[in-house]
Amino acid sequence: MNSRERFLAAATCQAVDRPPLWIMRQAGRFLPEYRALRAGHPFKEMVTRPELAAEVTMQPIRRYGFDAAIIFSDILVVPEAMGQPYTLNEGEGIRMDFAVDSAARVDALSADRDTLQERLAYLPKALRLTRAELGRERALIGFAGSPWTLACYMAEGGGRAAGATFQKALAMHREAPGLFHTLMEKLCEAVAAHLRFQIEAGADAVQIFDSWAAFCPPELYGELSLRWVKEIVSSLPDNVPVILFAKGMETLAPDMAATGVRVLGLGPDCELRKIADGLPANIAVQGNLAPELLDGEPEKARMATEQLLLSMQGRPGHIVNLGHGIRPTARLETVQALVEAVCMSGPRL
Ligand code: 1CP
Repeated sequence: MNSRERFLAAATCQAVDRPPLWIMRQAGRFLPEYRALRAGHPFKEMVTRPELAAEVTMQPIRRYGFDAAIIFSDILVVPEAMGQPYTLNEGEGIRMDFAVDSAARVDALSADRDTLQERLAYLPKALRLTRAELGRERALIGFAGSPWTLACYMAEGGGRAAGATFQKALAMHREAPGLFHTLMEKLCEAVAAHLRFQIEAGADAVQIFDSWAAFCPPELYGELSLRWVKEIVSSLPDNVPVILFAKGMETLAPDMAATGVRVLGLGPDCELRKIADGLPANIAVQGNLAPELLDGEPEKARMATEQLLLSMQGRPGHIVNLGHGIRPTARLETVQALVEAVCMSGPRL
C-alpha cells in the first residue's frame, strides 16, 4: 500500500496497513529550508510563483516522507481574487487593504468563475508542478478557508497581529443580515470554484479550514457556517474526499458530519476516540495531537502519539495529524519521533 492509497483508504474508512500522517502547516516556518527560501522572497511571491510554491510544498515531504503533501498557499488568496487584496508584513501580520463593512464593499466583490480562474491561475500551475515531482504514490491536498472563517477576516480587514478580534462578521450578521447573506453567497461560490480548480489540477482531497469556528456562537454555527460548507461539498465531485477542520466546535461534530464531508479534522482539546464513536461509521477523523507537543522532548511526543494510536484501535478512518497547525518553534527531531511512532504502528482493520 503506497502513501496515496493509505491516505485515501483512511479518508474513506477502509482498511490500512498503518494510519496515514501529515501535519497542518507542514509547509512553513518550522523548517529551516522554508526560512532559507523565505529570506530571499516575500511571502506573496512564494504563494503566486508556482515553482516556489511547489518547492515549499515538497520540502516537508523530502525531509519526513509524510503520506500527503498540502499545497503551499493561503486561505486569503480567495478574498484577494474577489477584489480584497492582503499583505503579510513583518511584525504586523496579515493586513487587508480595507475591511468589507458596507453594501458597496460587498457589491464590489467578484464571484465570477472566469475572473477567479484567471486571478488564481498560479495555483493549478503549482499543483501540477508539485504532482510532477511528488509522483502518484503520495496524496496531494488542496484547501480553502470556509466562508465563515473568510468572512471573519474580510469584515475585520486583517488578522490577529493587526488587532482583529473576529467579532465583526457576527456583528454584520446581527445588524445587516441581508448584507451578511449576500457576502456568504459570494464566498460560497468563490470557495467552491477555488476547490474545483484544485481538484481539476489533480488534488486527491481538499480541506476546508474553518479555523475561526469558535468565534461563532454554537447555536448559530449551523446557520452561519455549516450550511455554506454543505452547499460547497454538494457542488464538488463525490469521489474526492473533503476534510472539514473546525477547531473548537467538537461538540457539534455530528452536525459537521451532516454537511457531507468524509473527514472531520478536530482540535487538540477533545478526545478523538470519543468524538469518533459518536459519528456515523463512514466518517473518518483527522487529528489531534497538541501542536505544543512538537516543541518539546522527542520521547514525550512519541509516547503521546502511541497513546493516540492505541485509543483509535478498532475504529477505521483515522488520519494522524495535529489538532492545529505546527508551530514555528517545533523541534525537527521531535517531528521525526512522531513520524517514527506512526510508521512503526500496525494495521488498522
Ligand atoms: O513566512 C511567513 O511568515 C508566512 C507564514 C504563513 C504560512 C507559512 C502564512 C501567513 N500562511 C502560510 C501558509 C499556509 N496558510 C498554509 C500552507 C500549507 C500548509 O503547510 O498547511 C495553509 C494551509 C494556510 C492556511 C491559513 N492561513 C489559515 C488556516 C489554517 C490554520 O492554521 O488554522 C489561516 C487562519 C491563515 C491566515 C494566515 N496566513 C498567514 C498568517 C500568519 C495567517 C494568520 C493570520 C492571523 O494572525 O489571523
